[in-house]
Amino acid sequence: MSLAIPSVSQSPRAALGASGTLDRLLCAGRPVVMGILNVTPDSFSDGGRFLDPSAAIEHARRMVAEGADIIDIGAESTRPYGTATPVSPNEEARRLEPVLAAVAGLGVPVSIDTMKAQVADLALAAGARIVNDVWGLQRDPDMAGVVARHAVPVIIMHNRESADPAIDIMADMAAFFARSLALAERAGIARDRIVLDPGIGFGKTPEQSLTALARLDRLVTFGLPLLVGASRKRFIDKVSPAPPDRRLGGSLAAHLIAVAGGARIVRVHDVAETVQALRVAAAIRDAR
Ligand code: HH2
Repeated sequence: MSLAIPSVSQSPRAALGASGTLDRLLCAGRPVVMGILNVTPDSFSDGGRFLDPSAAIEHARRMVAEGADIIDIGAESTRPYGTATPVSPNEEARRLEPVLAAVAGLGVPVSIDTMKAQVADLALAAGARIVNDVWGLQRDPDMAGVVARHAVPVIIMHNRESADPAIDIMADMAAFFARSLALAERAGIARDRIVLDPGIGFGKTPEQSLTALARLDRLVTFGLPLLVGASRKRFIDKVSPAPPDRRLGGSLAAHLIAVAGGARIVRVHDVAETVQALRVAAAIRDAR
């Protein structure tokens, strides 16, 4: 496998077997758990821990054993709360190369967390089955075409260049998703391959992140599955001060409430604890 950066491939390569990936995940009748694998030096909570390929593969293996349904691999920090170091497509590819195929062989679908069409294209060619775009198809003009050509599911996340406490964040999100869905339709991305994500912590004040979590039902009206990634994020610190690696309690609370509010997928660092919390919550519900 070579991840040397090519230009976005022009030849259609429908990812055989990829269609249905989302259906299969969502039909389990329980929330889907996406485990986070950051092969970055600077991610906000675990930067540098999994830059070494063997540590990254081992961490992915552990998350799968703990119950992760998807592994989300990112090779560029989005650092919503600081200054991310921009990474070239070649550097992103270089970080992914020793890790991606091995993780794709662990038995659960891999999503590629990138805002670059070239990186998505080569990651899909190397075994990733889902695209996770934190700019909702709106940053790289080639992204929608890549997703359509590979016929894979895409996570469309809401984002903004900067937070504005004066705006109605739910209205902003609705307008953003309408733009993303128009781009998706124009590119020929099937609607049943789309997941929406409020982008907790991205271009939002901590209060707006709380609002997004509280009003998730407003997004349910799009009729698409929702993903929520609240893991270790800064809004937790605002409510109950703690550094990123001491925010497990807040993360669990947020994800349980998100699932109760309609989220079908949660994106988390702490897979075992999240799986346990979701199972216990479901068991209590079933005991009513
Ligand atoms: N959050 C982060 C990165 N990617 N993708 C989606 N769909 N939703 C999210 O909420 C989301 C995301 C930020 O978390 P993390 O990957 O841990 O940090 P960093 O971007 O610094 O690597």
